[in-house]
Amino acid sequence: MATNRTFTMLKPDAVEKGHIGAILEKIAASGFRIVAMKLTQMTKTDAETFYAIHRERPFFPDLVTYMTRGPIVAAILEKENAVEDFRALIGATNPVDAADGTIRKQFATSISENAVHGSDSNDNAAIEGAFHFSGREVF
Ligand code: IDP
Ligand code: MG
Repeated sequence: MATNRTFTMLKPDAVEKGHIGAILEKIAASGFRIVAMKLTQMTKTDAETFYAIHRERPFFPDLVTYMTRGPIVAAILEKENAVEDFRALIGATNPVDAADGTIRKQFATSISENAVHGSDSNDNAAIEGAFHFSGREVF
């Protein structure tokens, strides 16, 4: 099976609460290899562009405020079946619906402040990774 890649962000709530280490440990223990990673902060324009698909949703302004309020950890992860397996590891968008053992079950506060992002397709993983990293930052 081909190895492939997904893109993740540890969101501002997870960073504020000091959960970077615990979440990265869970990611590594689940077999993902980090091929790019940095602490960074999204501007309003960054967040509006990254989440453009949700522009018309009622929660969009709150989402932009949340995602820009502090630093995030952005990373590209490699594993067989990376996109699907990482979505399984993070769990449902709403932590109330997230399965036991998932990152969102353990670390998310609410449907809006849900600790982590995971790409939803191979195409979006490539787009989102390129949004945050230049070629020489990816290994
Ligand atoms: P995902 O992160 O599980 O892929 P999406 O539907 O793509 O979920 O939504 C992107 C992000 O927008 C979510 O992770 C969450 O932070 C926020 N969000 C999604 N749905 C809601 C909602 O109904 N209320 C508030 N925030 C939401
Ligand atoms: Mg999504």
